[in-house]
Amino acid sequence: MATSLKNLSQHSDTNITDISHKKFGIVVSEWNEEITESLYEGAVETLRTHGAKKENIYRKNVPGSFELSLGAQWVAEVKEIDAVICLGCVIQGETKHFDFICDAVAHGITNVGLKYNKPVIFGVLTPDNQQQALDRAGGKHGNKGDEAAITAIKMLGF
Ligand code: DLZ
Repeated sequence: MATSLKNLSQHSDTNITDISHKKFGIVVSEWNEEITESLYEGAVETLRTHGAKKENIYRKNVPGSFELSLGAQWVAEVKEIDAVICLGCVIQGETKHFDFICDAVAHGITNVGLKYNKPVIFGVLTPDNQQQALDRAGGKHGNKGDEAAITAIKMLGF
């Protein structure tokens, strides 16, 4: 979508758009599956609550968060897909690769969004431990999968 004046608001209101005909791709990392499944369920529930049709939500699993960027690219290159949500969980205590994985996936996902000019949402938890992850995957700090879905919806309003 090329940006034109009609795509720009004169105010800074965030648009919530009609998403009943929008197609979403959700890329899910299988590492820390208990967490990422909760993120996925939260994201799908939020999309459905805001009007997305079940048949317009597509899923692609990847082995770990490092693979989210390529998974996102495979999904984003599908013309019909309007937005991509990437879900993962990298737990600091469990990996020396923490910084490498987090940096790589943040840059990778950013690049995919810019390359395809589509929202590609960073729904990756980077907690210190499992409890912090659980707290953010349906626990006391909510579900970051919901937030990722809301971000995708907001971005489709622009
Ligand atoms: C290897 C690895 C480790 C140690 N920890 C995590 C993690 O906490 N979360 C995650 O999503 N992935 C992890 N991985 C896997 C990497 O993301 C990747 O799948 C492998 O390095 C292979 O490229």
